[in-house]
Amino acid sequence: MKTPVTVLGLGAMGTALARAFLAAGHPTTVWNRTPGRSPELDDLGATRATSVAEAVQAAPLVIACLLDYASVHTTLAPLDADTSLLRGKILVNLTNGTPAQARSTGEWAQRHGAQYLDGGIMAVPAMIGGPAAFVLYSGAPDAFERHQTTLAAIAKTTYVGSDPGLAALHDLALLSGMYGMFGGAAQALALVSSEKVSPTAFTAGLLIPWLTAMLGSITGIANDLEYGAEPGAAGSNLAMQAIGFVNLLDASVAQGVDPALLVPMGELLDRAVAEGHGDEDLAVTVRLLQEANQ
Ligand code: FVH
Repeated sequence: MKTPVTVLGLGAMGTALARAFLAAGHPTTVWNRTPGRSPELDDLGATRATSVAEAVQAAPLVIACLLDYASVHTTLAPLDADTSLLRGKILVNLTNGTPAQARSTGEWAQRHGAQYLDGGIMAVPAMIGGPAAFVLYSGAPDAFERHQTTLAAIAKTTYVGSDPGLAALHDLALLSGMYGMFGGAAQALALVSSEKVSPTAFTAGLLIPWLTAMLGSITGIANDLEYGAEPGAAGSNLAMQAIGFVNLLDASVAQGVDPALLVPMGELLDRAVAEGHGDEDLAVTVRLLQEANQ
């Protein structure tokens, strides 16, 4: 028999996870704060628990996928009354949160005698169970090894380390990259849409090919950070970029488009130049961002 699984939370993502476990043949128990959500799961063979305590008792592998860590702690709070309920279980928390939240939830699980895996889902619900989805995991290595095959029912698994905070760190870093891309795309589309330019033709014919071509530069930035800049290698020096960047701001304003998303990047470029890095490349901006915390 396949490993039984419990899913806490039947929002869009929790429902997709439960469906994928059921499709892969795992006996699946579900619980949701609002009872009766996602009724289609009943026809697919899910068992509904009427309490969190009943839900966690039903399976060795307990998956939480809730709105945020506050809702995770509210949901798990009833288990504080009987610390034996989670003993020997593996709690896999796929809720989006910070490294610090993941670490303290890991400590909470440990106090309850459970092993803890934190996870970051790199997919939208429709991708779950499909080839492009992956989930980042960190935390108890032996628990991951033991249940990797079961977890693979929802998405490819990528283990990033035994510190439970590492999955959230990687997740938030990837989302930062994604929101930077979406913010840039929103600015680009607002600009072209201020004239009679087709957004779809612009996107397919120009924006996506341009962004795709530029993706390679990120590897150059990472190499620079890890191995140091090659002397004289800056093909697009920051002094030149800072001057050109002003045109992005001015044109946005002139076209009636809010430049707010661009302003911080312009300030970062100006700061890099002011601090004497005008002849260097974009890796400098990463170092300046890191310095903000020192
Ligand atoms: N959906 C997505 O595209 C992204 C993809 C990447 C990963 N995220 C994260 O997954 C977590 C769950 O997201 P979701 O899409 O399932 O979210 P909702 O559809 O809004 O469902 C929220 C569930 O959380 C329950 N809930 C909310 N507050 C509480 C609470 N105080 N106590 C107990 N449960 C709570 C809610 O229950 P209900 O409203 O039906 O009673 C839903 O089950 C999330 O971290 C994403 O960032 C998704």
